[in-house]
Amino acid sequence: MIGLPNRLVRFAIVASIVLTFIFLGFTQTDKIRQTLDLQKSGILGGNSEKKPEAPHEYYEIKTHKSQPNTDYLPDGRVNAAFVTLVRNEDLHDMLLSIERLENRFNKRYHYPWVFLNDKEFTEEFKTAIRAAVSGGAEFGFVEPKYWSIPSHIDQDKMHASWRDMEKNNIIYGGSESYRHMCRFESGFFYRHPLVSQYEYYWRVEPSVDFYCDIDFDPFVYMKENEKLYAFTISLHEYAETVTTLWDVTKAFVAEHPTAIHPNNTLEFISDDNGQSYNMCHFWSNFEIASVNFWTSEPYASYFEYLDRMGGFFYERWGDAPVHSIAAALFMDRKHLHFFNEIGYYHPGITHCPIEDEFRSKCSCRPSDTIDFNGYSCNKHWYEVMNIPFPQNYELYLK
Ligand SMILES: Nc1nc2c(ncn2[C@@H]2O[C@H](COP(=O)(O)OP(=O)(O)O)[C@@H](O)[C@H]2O)c(=O)[nH]1
Ligand SMILES: *[C@@H]1O[C@H](CO)[C@@H](O)[C@H](O)[C@H]1NC(C)=O
Ligand SMILES: [Mg+2]
Repeated sequence: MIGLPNRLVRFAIVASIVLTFIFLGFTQTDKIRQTLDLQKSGILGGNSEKKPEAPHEYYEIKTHKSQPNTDYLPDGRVNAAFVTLVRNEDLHDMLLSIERLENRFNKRYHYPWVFLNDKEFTEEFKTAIRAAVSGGAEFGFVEPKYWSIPSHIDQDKMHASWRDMEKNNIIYGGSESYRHMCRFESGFFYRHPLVSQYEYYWRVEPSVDFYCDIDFDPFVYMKENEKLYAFTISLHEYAETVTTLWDVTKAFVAEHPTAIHPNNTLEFISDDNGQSYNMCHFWSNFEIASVNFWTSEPYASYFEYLDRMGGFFYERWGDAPVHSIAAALFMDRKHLHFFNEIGYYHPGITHCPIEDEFRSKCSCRPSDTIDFNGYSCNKHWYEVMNIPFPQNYELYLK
């Protein structure tokens, strides 16, 4: 009488042990295969056989060597830093951003901060910043060759276009320095030796605010979940600033068909299967992202291609649409992430998480959020990624 149930129990135990091993085996090989795929494409580190043509006039792209920047630090943090391009005269606006981010996050994590400038930083700037950051600061100079008009640009054509854009009241339409900034943030910041040593960066601008306690480490989240690009706000771009960007992108893709990832997010940036750009972009003044994605193929070739076409100068291509198009087309969509829980403000626009659970963590007013406003691409993001809309989002439609 006792023999039968005993045999059953034994069978059940043996069977579950065997099944567990089979399951672990599968997930393990799956993990390894995924990692190998990512390493081959050069995004997550490791060696790649294919060497691209070196763009000799720029900071060296180091991707296709081994990437020692992808190890965790001995204390479990990620090899990461805040990165800020800033002018000396923005010191006090920068101190505000630092104070807010230190208070909401970094006073517990002490990540370092890299500051870049096309002019030498003053002693006053460096002293005040060093006193404000909790994880140390490094100051880098952007050499003139990364902040000047390349020789292949037709300057008459360029100035005529600036005058037109200014006449049409396009924001920063006549600004040369804004264009250097957009081009630098598109193609050069991640190659600066102070930045390329890190695996991940968090872009921070002067005069931004952080509304919620960030009681987890977003860099660790990124790395553990194989995320390569994260945002808090997505918007529609001013079409007049990117008139030919999509056509140029299509021409690039025609020459580099393998650049398109099979699991891409084309629907986020195009409503007609790629014929045209719908202007959706991640607002890049906030970015937590992989340095190595930008230094890898196909982005390295994409930037060179865009730069040769001259739209950073003839038009006013922003780094936000450039980064966003690349992330949407070249990445597996599983590497993209929306940090809803990071309440964020950049002059003009707020992201405030509206869910009730955040009311005890955040100081922002949910009705201030851009997320469900027509300017935002956030609803489109939810739809494309099959993320359920938050409860009561209808209250915040504008
Ligand atoms: N060093 C330096 N930084 C700049 C310059 N122009 C803009 N930036 C920085 O580039 C980023 C974007 O510029 P910002 O004026 O905030 O542009 P907006 O956010 O698009 O209105 C910010 O981090 C600025 O501090 C410049 O001429 N020199
Ligand atoms: C594509 O991305 C989705 C969404 O993140 C992910 O769940 C899925 O595993 C990816 N598909 C493939 C084939 O890797
Ligand atoms: Mg700004």
